[in-house]
Amino acid sequence: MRFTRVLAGACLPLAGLAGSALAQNPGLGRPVEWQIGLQEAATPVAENIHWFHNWLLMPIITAITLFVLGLLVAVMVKFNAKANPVPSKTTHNTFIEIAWTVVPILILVIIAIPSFRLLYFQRDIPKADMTIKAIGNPSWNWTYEYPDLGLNDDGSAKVSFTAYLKPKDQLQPGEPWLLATDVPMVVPVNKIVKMIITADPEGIIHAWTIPSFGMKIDAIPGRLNEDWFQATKEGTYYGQCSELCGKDHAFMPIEVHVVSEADFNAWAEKIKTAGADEARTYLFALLKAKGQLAQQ
Ligand SMILES: [Cu+2]
Repeated sequence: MRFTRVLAGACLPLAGLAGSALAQNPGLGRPVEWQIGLQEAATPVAENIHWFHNWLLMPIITAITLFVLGLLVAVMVKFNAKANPVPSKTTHNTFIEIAWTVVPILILVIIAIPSFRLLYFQRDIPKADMTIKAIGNPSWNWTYEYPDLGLNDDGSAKVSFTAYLKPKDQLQPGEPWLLATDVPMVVPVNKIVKMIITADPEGIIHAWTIPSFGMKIDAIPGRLNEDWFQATKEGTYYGQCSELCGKDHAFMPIEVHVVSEADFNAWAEKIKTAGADEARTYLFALLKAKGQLAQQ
């Protein structure tokens, strides 16, 4: 099962090169069974996080663990009561004490430099192509506002909709339960999207998360948090509220569709006139016609 999935994952890009329109790589935007690594990166921030985890932290952790294991084995073999009946009375060794203080400091400095670089990359929000506001509601769902698509006289966004968990009996083939929503957030590919994240002032703290985007940020009542992403691969991306918020914490998923600019504009025109449900149906029909929809 796992092998076929790996094989499918390996073959999909090749098939894409051959020009056939296929659904996205199964590991992109959603978890897969028996997964042990991170979800495939779809933004520059996520790619940097993966590099930091896979090629810096993991080798260092592995080396330290093997070193400590080697020391423990050496102690057990060389210094047990049989092998070493008369133990040394040594209590201090200046060289070793300096070494075990300085070496961990150096390791932390080696980790800190790229870590801070990555933090600044995440936190310095580049000039955004569009802004979306996500509001975590106390009734366990997310409201999305698109201020760039027009404002009402009172300053509120004309395009504003609330995404609810899609009930199990309404799921289409390929749609994951507890991750799919009735209406998705939609963004254009390769555009820098600034997210303003907050929670209902009467409500509780939630967190807006898409693992493939490398994004996880708290939604706090009465406070605006901001973050950004630049999704470089078209597809469907799922996330969940990641702050333990109450009884329906597990039932307020996040679904984002990254589509071509033309498809986004078509969706935006539709949602302005016909509402979120109609716009979703319209967009999914567009994507399905091109073979770009993993579900339905
Ligand atoms: Cu929540």
